[in-house]
Amino acid sequence: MHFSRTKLSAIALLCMASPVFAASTVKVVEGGEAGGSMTITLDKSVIKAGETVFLVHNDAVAEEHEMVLVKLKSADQKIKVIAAKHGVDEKQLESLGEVSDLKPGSDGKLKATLAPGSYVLLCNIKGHYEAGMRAMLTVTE
Ligand SMILES: [Cu+2]
Repeated sequence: MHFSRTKLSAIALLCMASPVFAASTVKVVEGGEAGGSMTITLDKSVIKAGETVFLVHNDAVAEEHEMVLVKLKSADQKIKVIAAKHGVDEKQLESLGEVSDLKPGSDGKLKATLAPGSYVLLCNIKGHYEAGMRAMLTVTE
């Protein structure tokens, strides 16, 4: 194919407008009320490494939630629950940030640059992790 000079510069402009390494977006929905089972679901469980935006929605009617992004040492790393606290020990975990105090019906956002590996998204409000608020995310090269 043969391009005129004008067409070539138009193509160059298009390339600059759409970066090669576009950020991944992961939509996270949290739900569940006190005393019942609770959920944290992702619209995708495998993404490419790089800049990532987590759009978090708390779908609960009356319960506050949060989302903590944790990088695991390996896919099978066990996360210890402190029985007395009904939560995980965040000091033992590598956190890459969080969306905290997410009111029922509200939205939050977290940006992070992710290296390849295994991650878990969890809510560490008392009892919520045990009620089911954890989801795995795999990041590939
Ligand atoms: Cu929660």
